[in-house]
Amino acid sequence: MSDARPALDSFLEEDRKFPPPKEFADSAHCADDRLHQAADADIEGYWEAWARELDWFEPWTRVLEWTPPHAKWFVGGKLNVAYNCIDRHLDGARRNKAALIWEGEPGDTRTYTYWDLHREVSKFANVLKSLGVEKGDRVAIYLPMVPEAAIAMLACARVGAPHSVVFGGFSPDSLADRINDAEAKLLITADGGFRRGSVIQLKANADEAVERCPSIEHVVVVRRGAGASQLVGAHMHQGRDLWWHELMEEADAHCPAEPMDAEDLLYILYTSGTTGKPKGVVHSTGGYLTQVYATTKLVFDLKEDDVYWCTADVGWVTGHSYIVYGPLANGATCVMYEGAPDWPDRGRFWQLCEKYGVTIFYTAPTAIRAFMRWGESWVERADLSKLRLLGTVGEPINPEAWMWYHEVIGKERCPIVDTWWQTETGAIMITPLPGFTHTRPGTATHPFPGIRATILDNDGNEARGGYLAITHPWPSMLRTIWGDDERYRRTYWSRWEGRGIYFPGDGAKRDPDGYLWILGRVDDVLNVAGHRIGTAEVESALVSHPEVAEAAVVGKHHEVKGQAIAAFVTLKESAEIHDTLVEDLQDHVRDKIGSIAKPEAVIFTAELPKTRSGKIMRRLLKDIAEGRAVGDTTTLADPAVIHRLKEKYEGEEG
Ligand code: 7RM
Repeated sequence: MSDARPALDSFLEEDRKFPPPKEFADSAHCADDRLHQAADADIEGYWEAWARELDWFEPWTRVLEWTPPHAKWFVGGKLNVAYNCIDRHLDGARRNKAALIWEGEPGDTRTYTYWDLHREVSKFANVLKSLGVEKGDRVAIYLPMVPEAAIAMLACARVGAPHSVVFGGFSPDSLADRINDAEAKLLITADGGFRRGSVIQLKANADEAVERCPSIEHVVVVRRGAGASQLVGAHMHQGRDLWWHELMEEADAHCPAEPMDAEDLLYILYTSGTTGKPKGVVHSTGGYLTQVYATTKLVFDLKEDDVYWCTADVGWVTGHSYIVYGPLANGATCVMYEGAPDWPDRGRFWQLCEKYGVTIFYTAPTAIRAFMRWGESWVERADLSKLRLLGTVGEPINPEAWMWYHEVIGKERCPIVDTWWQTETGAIMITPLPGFTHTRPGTATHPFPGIRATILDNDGNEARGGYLAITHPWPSMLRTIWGDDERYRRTYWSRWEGRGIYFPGDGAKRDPDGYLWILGRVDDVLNVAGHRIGTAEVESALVSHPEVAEAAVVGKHHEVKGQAIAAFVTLKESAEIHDTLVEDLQDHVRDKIGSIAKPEAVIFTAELPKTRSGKIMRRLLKDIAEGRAVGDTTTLADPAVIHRLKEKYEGEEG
């Protein structure tokens, strides 16, 4: 296994196939290729049939309007996402069904039925209105994994105010950048959240951020700390800050859902790209909900009595689409957990599965590799007999981890869905259908019905190995990059100019049986523990340190995280090298971006390998960081640089 492409080596040998277990296929929503055929015959009619499973206030007049690279789906249709996720479940027995079963890290629990959710979301929607939030206004959400995160998102959707959720692990700077880019009017945060037994000071971070966010009028603060003395005493700014629970006491529980145009904005979510500035990915209403609804139902084979748990954080797209919108649009029961998988011990996830009778479990390969390392005994202590389906997302899963998941967690009884998709795609794109697809460890298998994906070479010809390409628009596709449509065109639609083909930034191969193997990013985007981080973001954080002249960041293979960050740093001539400089730089990056971006290795170097035109050759640095023989250096301005650097690195490592 090497670098970011764990699938590549195994690809050659991997010929194991796992047909769906008969009992599973017998009762699955989809156990044949009828949907693939329907979609192939009439892709618009196929998506239209899915859209009809939602509740619309007004029908659409056209399914798709495609003027590359801009698509409109369900043109003229009117609907509301919160209405579809809540109100439409209130007529029958689902009214009293658990929508959210939440557990905090310390062990406190709360359950919301659909009826409860309707009340809370309606009340908070009225709170938003009372604070001057109108249709189209942006609302920033910076919360731990508490039910209020989902309630706030749904309340925004109810009034038609696009939300921008910022992962609670991001720094004040990152939060401020995102608030300012979206010009959010309101920020929703908490006095803290729990992670590995300690408190994350979200409010303090929010205060620091808001100081440089002129657009913020109010900050609503959730009191997570009730009963936990460590949290009491968040400083409230008079006039600006308001407690969630106090606002809710006053709020009316009746709030009609705003009819939204199918193409109205549902949310903005920032994701890393190849420059230092994260992109505000824009998602719409009708197409997005249609595809998250359809994929949740089919990919997870969701049934009325399932207990579904997606372990992602709502701060990432997986949390948006597969904790909140997809499952709730399907009327599912969702488990939501606040904390770490190893707190208070390494069996926590499995205890949660047993306690709530989880039937569908969706997590990331990095988590699976951590569980593997922790050993089977933690798993064996829990009764996992209710599990019937497993899923993964976030990065390529190496076949070893896939087999462990299959055997140890799934007891060889549960199909595994390896789902490929992105923040930009909004919903699952390439995936097995668990009642139909014969799965194979390490591959996301085939496009979801209605998705057209293939592999192209640089010139746009079909190839066995090359770039993953999406050749037809899909309902949940991003509509643009917030405030930068030019970047939208350039980043995603210019690789095969003029052909209206989407370039996701991933490399891929097709095996002799036609399975798609996604091999990871081909651009300067890292995938650390399933989180996207741009090398340029980390580099710009490093060079903002007073002692640093230049920095080049690469990903190096990591057993559990998939990739870890290695930073090659050139110091200023005036810089004073001291014992704690490595730590200082690591802390600096953490403070600038957040812990997820902290470099694991910092290597000081007098010079960086550059081409004659001055481009840093990251490929060579990656070779060094991973201890490989250095590749082709012929385009280097000074080939000796790389050899000096390699000697130095090996000297330090050894
Ligand atoms: C959902 C999510 C997207 C990037 C994507 C890939 C990688 C995600 C898989 C995968 C191989 C998978 N959104 N990726 N899932 N690679 N197999 N099943 O992760 O925007 O944060 O990241 O993640 O490189 O481009 S994301």
